[in-house]
Amino acid sequence: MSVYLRSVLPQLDPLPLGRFLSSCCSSGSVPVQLLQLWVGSCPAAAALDVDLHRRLAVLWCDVPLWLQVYCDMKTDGGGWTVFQRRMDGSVNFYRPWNEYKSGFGRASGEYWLGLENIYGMTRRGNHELRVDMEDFTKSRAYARYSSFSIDAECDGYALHVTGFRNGGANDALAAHNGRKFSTFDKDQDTWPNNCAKSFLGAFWYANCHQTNPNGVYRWGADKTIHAIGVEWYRWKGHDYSLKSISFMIRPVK
Ligand SMILES: [Ca+2]
Repeated sequence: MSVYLRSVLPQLDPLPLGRFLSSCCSSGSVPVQLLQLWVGSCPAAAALDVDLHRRLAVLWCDVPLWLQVYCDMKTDGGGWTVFQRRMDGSVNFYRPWNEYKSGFGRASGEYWLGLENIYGMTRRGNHELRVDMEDFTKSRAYARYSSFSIDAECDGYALHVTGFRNGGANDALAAHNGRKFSTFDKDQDTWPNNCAKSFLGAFWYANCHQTNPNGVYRWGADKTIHAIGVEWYRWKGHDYSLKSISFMIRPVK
């Protein structure tokens, strides 16, 4: 593994190992905890001894820090780094800001990779986004975007997503483009009330949402409480909670 790192590192910009970003929007250094993602985001991980059976890639760095991500090596040529995944309701996604900043869950199941990690992965170069989803009748759809990035924490981790291509799910992210990320304890939405509290999730809420992927895991159609489920409004409406949804990104060549 160390041989791999030595062969890859010189191809990256000079990275001052051991230095952390001391504050938001500072420049000139990359935090060590992000380096492993720079070194080993999914396309590069394909060259590693990836456990394809479990579809897991363990990304190593030459510091005692590591991070697991789920790599989709099959869909549309593979090389996708999944940063959000819901599949069985096993993980509670109603969490505060610091949890969404750093990430939670497990790469083998449901998880959120963390806003700081997503920022680190997309702050340089162009990345595309694909959102895959499935309902409880085994119907599948996706939405694809040719450009995806988020701002730094000091700018609210604002979402930038353009270049929609329809995979049957229609576009539910356009309404969220340019919006800051909100959690129940950090309201950065454009609504007088608190979207995260009202819809029991965390997202780049506007006024409030057309998708709520980090909402409450419910089993399909449920109108008991409006629009709190794991939803993609433009496909299944506001009162249908999806069986699965995942957000994944890869560099654009
Ligand atoms: Ca608000």
